[in-house]
Amino acid sequence: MKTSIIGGGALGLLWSARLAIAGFPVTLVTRTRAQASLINEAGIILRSLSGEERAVQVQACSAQTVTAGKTDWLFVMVKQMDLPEAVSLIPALAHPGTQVLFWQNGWGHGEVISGLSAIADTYLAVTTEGALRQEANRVVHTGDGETWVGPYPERRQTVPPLLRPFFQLSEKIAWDQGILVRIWEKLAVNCVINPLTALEEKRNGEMAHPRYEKVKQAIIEELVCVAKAEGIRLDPMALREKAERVIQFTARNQSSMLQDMKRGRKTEIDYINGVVVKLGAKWRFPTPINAELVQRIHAKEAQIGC
Ligand code: KPL
Repeated sequence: MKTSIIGGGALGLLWSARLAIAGFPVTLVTRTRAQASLINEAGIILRSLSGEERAVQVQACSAQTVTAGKTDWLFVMVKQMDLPEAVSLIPALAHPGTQVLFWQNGWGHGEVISGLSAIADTYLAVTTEGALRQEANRVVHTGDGETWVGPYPERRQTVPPLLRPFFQLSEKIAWDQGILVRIWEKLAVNCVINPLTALEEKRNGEMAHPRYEKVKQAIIEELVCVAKAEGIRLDPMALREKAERVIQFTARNQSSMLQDMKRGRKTEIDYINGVVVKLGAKWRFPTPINAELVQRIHAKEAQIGC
């Protein structure tokens, strides 16, 4: 199954290496020519959960010179704010049967994806795996997690035959027709972990400390109210447990928001806690805790000049 992955961040590197190891022809489309050249020369250096390190040969090209050709699977693994550029590459990569999986954190990309349904079969992927990009071609798999894939715009559909081999890669990859609920569940996990770890410059595991109990609870309660207004029913207790499980499984990980801050990159806060605040305003629900986190992250971004 010919696969292209747009995005050379932590998850893009991890999945490129994984698929190449599993024998799939993979092309990674990176933002810069420098990253593509490095990967073509030295491969992707992947450190697994057990600490074993290996160089994996993966073909790479830059977004300026996409040479991948038509692809059966297309994984869009860029951040929400980089989606317009990534989406502009899709016509060059997609044939009528291409299965396009969107792997963004947070929410806000629904409209963009809906607009593509005429040219490709589109899906949302939700993952709780942790990965850390250490260098442009070096990635550490820092946390085991689950991955869910489902059709979006939501439609009644079983696993499409072309995607079946993807689900055979791991027991931890599953199909879910109600993928929007998974998106909201993951949103809750990111609302809890990402801003707190980025503000305090701590690894995910430290969020298990009792001093974060109250704030974690408040973040989730606000999110559950907003989700209900949007027609998504979530159980606050189950969400708390899920967030704690992810904190535990990705304990060694630096959240993507902390990684962005450290690299001087703008964070995805507007698509994470910012979504709760925006929808809270729409439905007239107060969301003071999420609003405060958004404001503090923006202040920190301004401080470091991104
Ligand atoms: O999605 C993540 C992120 O960092 O953005 C988690 C699951 C919290 C792993 O770090």
